[in-house]
Amino acid sequence: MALLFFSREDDPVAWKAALEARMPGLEIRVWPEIGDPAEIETALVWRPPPGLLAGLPNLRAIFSLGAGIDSLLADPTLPDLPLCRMVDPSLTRSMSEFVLTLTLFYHRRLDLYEERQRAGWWRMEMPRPASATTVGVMGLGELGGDAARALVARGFRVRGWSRSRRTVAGVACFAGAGELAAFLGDLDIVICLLPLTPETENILDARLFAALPRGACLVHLARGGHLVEEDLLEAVERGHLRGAAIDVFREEPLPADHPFWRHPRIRVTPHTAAYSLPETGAELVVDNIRRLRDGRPLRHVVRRERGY
Ligand code: NDP
Ligand code: OXD
Repeated sequence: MALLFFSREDDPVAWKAALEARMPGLEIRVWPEIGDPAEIETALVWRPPPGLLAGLPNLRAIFSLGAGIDSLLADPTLPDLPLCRMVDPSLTRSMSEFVLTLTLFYHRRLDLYEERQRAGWWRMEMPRPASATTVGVMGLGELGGDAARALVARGFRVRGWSRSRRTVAGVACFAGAGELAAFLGDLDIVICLLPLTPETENILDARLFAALPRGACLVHLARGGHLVEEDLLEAVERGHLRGAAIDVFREEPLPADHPFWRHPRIRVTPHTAAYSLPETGAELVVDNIRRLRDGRPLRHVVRRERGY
């Protein structure tokens, strides 16, 4: 029985080599060379076309190449099988690196100096210590939890918000919709690392922006469906938000005529915040294949009723 690999972004050669090195004899079929669909036992996928997995009659488990599985759950034909998401040290490390990069960018006011450079204006603002900047992380799971710890280690004042109450050393933790306004109330920078679910869709909207202090910055690294784009434009143009760094969009690639591309206070990156190295990501996949074959519980199984 074979593993099917599907991704339009990840390198199949590198993943195949990493999987085979850890599980000699594992047969890997890279889409579209899938052979007999009845021979596929597991699938390792990133954003497969709807219906692809439903066409595999003997599939036993689905492994996501990404941490976020919203696009898989959006496929109405998705088979009712264990669905495991990617939890991987390289993914977590790269996300925390990106969170720190953008937090430091706004904290050290590089956005302001970019504007002043365009105007040819030499003027320095006295920098403030990290302890004078309050950063809030929405989502305290694998990625948000690590990012929050990294921010604490850099000396920032850190707040975190999750669905159930979490404890993260050095982080003031808030939980649930009832504590969202209190979480947002004194943030200088808010980082979104939530999964996209029916509860979190459109959460970054005018109401949430209004609950932030004037001059706050948004760093959005989760999913395009969280953000109401017109509300962001309005909040930035009116000066309520100082700026926003956006890595994920409703439509990817971001269309050439999208207003975010040329907005001086909105930074666009091409869904690049975090990535899994095949060398580390393959460990989880191989471990889960062994567990599946031995009848042991799989790791990082998505709870479909919660949507993440
Ligand atoms: P996890 O499932 O580990 O963590 C999710 C966190 O969000 C948890 O703390 C959870 O709360 C919280 N949460 C979920 N629903 C709600 C809600 N309704 N209200 C408040 N909090 C909520 O996910 P990861 O940390 O692994 O990944 C997070 C997301 O990051 C992914 O789903 C994906 O969208 C995005 N991502 C983006 C990448 C990029 O390159 N831009 C790369 C990888 C991921 P609780 O703790 O109570 O369960
Ligand atoms: C992910 C992503 O979910 O890259 O892993 O967005």
